[in-house]
Amino acid sequence: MVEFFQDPPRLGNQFLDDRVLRSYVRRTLPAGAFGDVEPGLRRLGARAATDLLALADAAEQQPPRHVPYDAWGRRVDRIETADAWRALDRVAAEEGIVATAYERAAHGALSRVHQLARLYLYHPSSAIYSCPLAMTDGAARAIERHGGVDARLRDAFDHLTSRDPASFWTAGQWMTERTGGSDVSGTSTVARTAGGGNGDYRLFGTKWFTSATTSQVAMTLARIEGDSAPGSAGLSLFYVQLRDEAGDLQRICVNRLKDKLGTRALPTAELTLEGTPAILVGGSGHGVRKIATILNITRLYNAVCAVAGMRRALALATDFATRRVAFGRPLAAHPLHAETLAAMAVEHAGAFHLTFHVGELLGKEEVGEASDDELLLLRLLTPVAKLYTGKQVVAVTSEALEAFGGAGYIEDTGLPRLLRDAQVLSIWEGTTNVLSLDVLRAVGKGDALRAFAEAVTRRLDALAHPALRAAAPRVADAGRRIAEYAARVASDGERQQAGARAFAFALARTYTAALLLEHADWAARHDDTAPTTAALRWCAQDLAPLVADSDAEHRAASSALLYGTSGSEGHGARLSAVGSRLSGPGEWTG
Ligand code: MFK
Repeated sequence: MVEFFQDPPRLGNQFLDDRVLRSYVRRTLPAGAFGDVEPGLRRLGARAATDLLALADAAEQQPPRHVPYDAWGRRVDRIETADAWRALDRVAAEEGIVATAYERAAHGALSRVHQLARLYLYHPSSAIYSCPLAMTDGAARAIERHGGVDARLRDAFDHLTSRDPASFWTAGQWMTERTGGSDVSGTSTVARTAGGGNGDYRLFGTKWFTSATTSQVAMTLARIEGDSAPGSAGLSLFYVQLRDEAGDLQRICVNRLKDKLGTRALPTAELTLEGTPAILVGGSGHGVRKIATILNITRLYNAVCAVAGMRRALALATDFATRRVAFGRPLAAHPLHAETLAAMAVEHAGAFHLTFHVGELLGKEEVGEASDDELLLLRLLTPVAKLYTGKQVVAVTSEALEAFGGAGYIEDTGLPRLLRDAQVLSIWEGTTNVLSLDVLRAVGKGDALRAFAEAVTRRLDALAHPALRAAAPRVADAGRRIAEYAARVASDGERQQAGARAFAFALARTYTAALLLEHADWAARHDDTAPTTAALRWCAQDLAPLVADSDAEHRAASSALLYGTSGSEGHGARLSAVGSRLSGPGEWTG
């Protein structure tokens, strides 16, 4: 009897095999720029399937370890990481995964697009080293915008954007405290002036989630002692150098490392700051407004990582479908299996175009070339892209695991990790609901919905290909329904909130439809019809799954469904008591 062993899935060059990425960069970059960057993308695509992948696997095999004391009882708080984890840092520097965005001389605004394409190739073979890089990029941009003339901050900027592994630094971003990850207004870290008038402070407090704890520097929020401004307006932004010249932590106690569902190679710690030296960034107060510069970059990284995670899951599942035979033919030849993979491919293509479009807008903003409407769109679409892709990557990777049958559930195939690492993306840097509320904030502050409608209409009006033009009315109709819905709920804050997630999804799907049609129109002129199929499939779904008026009343009653009627007894009453404690003075005693 001949024993049977299944061929495992194989990864090819992750640039050359990715039709969506290749077609997008060919359209977006002018010929000269494309010629400049293509060889580097090709090389990184090869590394993502070979040496980088091996480093990521090795880093996952050796998770970080916290060593609180040395052999003689001295508190040292060492965090030991794998050799491979440190090698991923070196590769990140050499490959310019952050630096490319700041090397604007050659490609201007498109440097950001180029950089995001590199991140997209790097992330799925990085054991989530992309997380420290996200915060590094955010910190660099925050220093560029708010750092002023402080030479120490300018020096940090040079390290954060360096391509030299010996001088490259990464940054953490410490925002979450025990009081909250979403509502940071309750930040209890206190900053006491160190005197000298140089913006030097000392920080005291506990930070509950600090990823990239092995980074050289961090950006964090604290309330300057005596600042009486309420809520988040009284918070200020600080820069921290974690270690002194001798390499010892500067009055930072590592309480413990987090035991996480995924992202296991990445050290995430709870820290206590016991007088840690810090530099005020951008003057006192309005720290949330300043840290939003970082957040908007890390949120875009989050979206790129989600799209890249979808792509990796899809690459493995589509390859496997050609190797695995069942019921007499390869899985790929079974119509239902092929249809399942195609649905994943459409979701990936849509998420890709939405996310990279936000990257284009960010690139323009960074070089001062964004129009007023593009700034409105950047503010609106950043949370939209983050929340939409963060949710979809979980669905797509879950489907990919299923495409492997039982093997998808077995650890040493490496597949379950895809799903575990996807789940963090709808949580990290703002949950789906928090970002849906951020979308309302962006809509409420200006003329964003008009800019949105005009950007969609402009793309639809420009379509030439008959099949794509035929899909335009569906997209236009979704745009109309979004505008009508927004007008209807504008004066009812509770109803707006209850429908905010569906509203954000409607914005994501409708805008993405316009982007996919636009790209397909270009591709069709260049003899590539695959994007037409993806765009038409995308447009066939419900583009604006908004909460119907007839359902609004039921949504408003959600609390009663969960906790019973809000009488004077039971959970309903306890909820109102917590609410009044949070919103008013005095202690809750119930
Ligand atoms: C990868 C591996 C990770 C490992 C595991 C990690 C697990 C997860 C760990 C975490 O804890 S992640 C959680 C991280 N936390 C967040 O992402 C914060 C989520 N919360 C929000 O985003 C809230 O919306 C926010 C904190 C911003 C609300 O704060 P406020 O103070 O109630 O906001 P407010 O008053 O609306 O805005 C203050 C200012 O900031 C305003 O400007 P002005 O002062 O000029 O009026 C806003 O316009 C501005 N602002 C707020 N959000 C902005 C923004 N500006 C631009 N973009 C934004 N997104």
